[in-house]
Amino acid sequence: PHAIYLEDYQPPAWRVERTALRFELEEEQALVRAQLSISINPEAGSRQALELLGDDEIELQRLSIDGEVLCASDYARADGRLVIPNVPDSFTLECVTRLLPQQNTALEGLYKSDGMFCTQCEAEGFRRITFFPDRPDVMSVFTTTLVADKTRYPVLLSNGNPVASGDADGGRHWVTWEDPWPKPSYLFALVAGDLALVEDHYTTASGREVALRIYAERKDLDKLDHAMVSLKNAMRWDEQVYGREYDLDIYMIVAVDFFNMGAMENKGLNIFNTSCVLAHPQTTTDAAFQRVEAVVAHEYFHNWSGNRVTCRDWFQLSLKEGFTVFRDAEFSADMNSRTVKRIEDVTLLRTAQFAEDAGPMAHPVRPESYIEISNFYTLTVYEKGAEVVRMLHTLLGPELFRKGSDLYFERHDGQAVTTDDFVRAMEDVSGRDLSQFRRWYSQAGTPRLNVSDQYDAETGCYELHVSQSCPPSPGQEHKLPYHLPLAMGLLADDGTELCSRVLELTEEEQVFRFEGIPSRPVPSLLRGFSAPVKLDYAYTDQQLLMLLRHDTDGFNRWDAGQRLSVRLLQQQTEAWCRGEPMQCEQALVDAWRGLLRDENLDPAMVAQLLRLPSEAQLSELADEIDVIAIHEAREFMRTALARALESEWLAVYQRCDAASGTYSPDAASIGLRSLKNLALEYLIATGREPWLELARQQFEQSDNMTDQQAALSLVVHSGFREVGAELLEAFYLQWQHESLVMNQWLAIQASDSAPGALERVVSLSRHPMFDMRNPNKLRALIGGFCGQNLVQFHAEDGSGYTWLADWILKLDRQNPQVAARLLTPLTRWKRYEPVRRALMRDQLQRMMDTAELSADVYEVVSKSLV
Ligand code: DPP
Ligand code: ZN
Repeated sequence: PHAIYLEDYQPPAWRVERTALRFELEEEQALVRAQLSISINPEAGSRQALELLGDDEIELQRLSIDGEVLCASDYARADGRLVIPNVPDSFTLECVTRLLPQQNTALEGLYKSDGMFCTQCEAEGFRRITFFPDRPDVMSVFTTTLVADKTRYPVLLSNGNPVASGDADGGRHWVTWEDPWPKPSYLFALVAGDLALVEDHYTTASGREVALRIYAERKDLDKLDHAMVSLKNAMRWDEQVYGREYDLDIYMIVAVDFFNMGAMENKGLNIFNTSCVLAHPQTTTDAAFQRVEAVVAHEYFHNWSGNRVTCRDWFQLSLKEGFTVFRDAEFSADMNSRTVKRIEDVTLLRTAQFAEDAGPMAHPVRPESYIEISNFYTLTVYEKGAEVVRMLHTLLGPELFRKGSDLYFERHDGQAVTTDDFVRAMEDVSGRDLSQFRRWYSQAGTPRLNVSDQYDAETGCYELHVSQSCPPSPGQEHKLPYHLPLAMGLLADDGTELCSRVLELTEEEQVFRFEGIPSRPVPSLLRGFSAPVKLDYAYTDQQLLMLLRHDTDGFNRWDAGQRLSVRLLQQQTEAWCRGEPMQCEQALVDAWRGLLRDENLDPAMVAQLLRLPSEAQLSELADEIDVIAIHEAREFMRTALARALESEWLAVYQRCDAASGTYSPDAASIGLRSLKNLALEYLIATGREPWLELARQQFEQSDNMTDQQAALSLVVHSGFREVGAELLEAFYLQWQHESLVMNQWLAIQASDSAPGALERVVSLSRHPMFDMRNPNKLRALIGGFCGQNLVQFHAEDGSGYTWLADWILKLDRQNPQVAARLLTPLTRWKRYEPVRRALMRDQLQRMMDTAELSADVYEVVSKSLV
């Protein structure tokens, strides 16, 4: 496998104005006839041979140019390419390929999910279907005809609008779809199956009628309403907030069970992982309801940020993903609690993106090179990319930002462009020079801000001294300073806010002066997490407690509490390592008691405030990760806080329980349930029997999956092993016919850290509910064990590492994308203490020594070993 570099970009030598596809879908094979209207690209440098991309696996049955069949000597085929040296300036190429979708386990290109045909073409799946300039800057108008058995596949879908249909011989039928909008091949899609649908409609701001159709297997028909409501909300929101309207007569979503990603924004025909579209109160948790809302919106927003304006090349992936994640985050914030949404997003960023940015796969938001692009659908490109767009929003302010996005969409409609073009639109509307800001796209790593202050009581002058730095990352030894917004405020000791501002950092060191400050203030820094950085300031515990109580910025209230918890947990971790007794700070107990007793606070917010940072996040913050010490310290604190506040937890549990009516997935009800289940977690953590009974009751009597699953997982993860096993069995009997619920059943067991965990996951991997061809099952079981069960995955004998490596090697032959993704925990080997570090490295080396790794796994393993 070899690397591809951004600096080597060349415009396409050939254009494809029109693409007509005909699919004959059969039980053993699929025949694809592609007719491409090709002409020379006047913007390309020099004339070149025609080069089409096509996987070596596909069988080329016939190739012709303007009706003349080519023979083998007219073209060359190797390494995923088909080269035809002699072609006219403008011609029609026809090509017939034969595929085996039934045997496609990689789930890229055309494949079967359960009984239906579907496709996944981003990033480079179209070349597994036919020969094509499969790159996003070649945009073409597609017409697609599907032919299949009418009984087995009554529904035949593709992009755009249906324009003709009819019956064919042998019980078959056909439908032709035409998509008027030119699009890159990665947005092509088809679906054929026996699907049920819910239908609705939407009238756009300008009065256009759009049919909305969501398709799923018949058994899931009762789980589509939430997605439909979310879709309509997203359509309205994009009109109101970005002035963007939908542009076809039909918008379709199809739910499929076998899917590598969350969902895919194919033009007019989104294909979704069932986990991101199906929702029903009895089978779906609140978190999943919110995920459905966010992903439906995300894919819808891509219609403009991604489809109408797309990426020039895959190095620009964040152009559409960073922007679209920012858009969906703002949408979710408007639909739910803004502060809670921000807290959740920042937690993900700090836990997983910061770890990625500090590891061997660290890359800039706009990577400079890749071996396999699938490996770059990362938290850095998505989440950090969204933070970069958010910073532009903060620096320009909402009005100018909107002007900039209007200009961007207008200027580049129908084009394939770069992140630079996006920033340029923001520069043009604001008159600002954002050249330094562009470093966010080109430099990897998480910057660090060091803040100190000085106060002169005589003059009333307060100074903040801010310095910034960024650690080295692979291929980038030295970093230049970033341009970033530092939102902050100053508070008096009694919590009164003295001022609030957005400071702009551009230098390595800067001083900001505030006049007329009556007494030494407490700074509230990086409000709303205004930049994706780590910030150090020597807060005292007292100052953090004051901010936790009084900060006017909700995010920073939470963050003050987190800083304090992290600090206390780190102290206990160290105590545990030294063999000294651990202790729980009384001031923390008192602060939490105050929060628990205050009935005026928003329950959703209290639930966030009283959640201890996860083991994964504490690991990210450690200099050298000691998994056991972190686990022990956190368990100690959790138990101490549970026991010290037992009566408060019970009161809160009862208060929230009484206030929850029938299930509804609105923000207020979700907040009540999240606080109630947090209270139950602490009650269970006391280890006392009565609370086990309370959990059992909740498990048996709740009318919704959020409460039932919370009770299940709390009991299973507690010391009450027997009852845990009993509830698992009951849950299995109740839900064995619901595949998504069974994924949760797998994940809860995989993340159970009690001894014997590896034996349990090994036996689950042989359970009929597990299917190694289904990525959701793999993520539940393997991801659940290696990502959520840190103590057991990192067992000192290395057994967890060996198990994971065995799986990767097995999966790599089946589904390289998923294999490479599941490998992530091993890539972090350098962060651990020497014994585990060596064991993890051994497994990476074992994989490296294996012949014939996929490009996906090869890239991750080889870069990790450097
Ligand atoms: N389907 C993925 C997403 O929407 C890739 N485009 O983010
Ligand atoms: Zn996306």
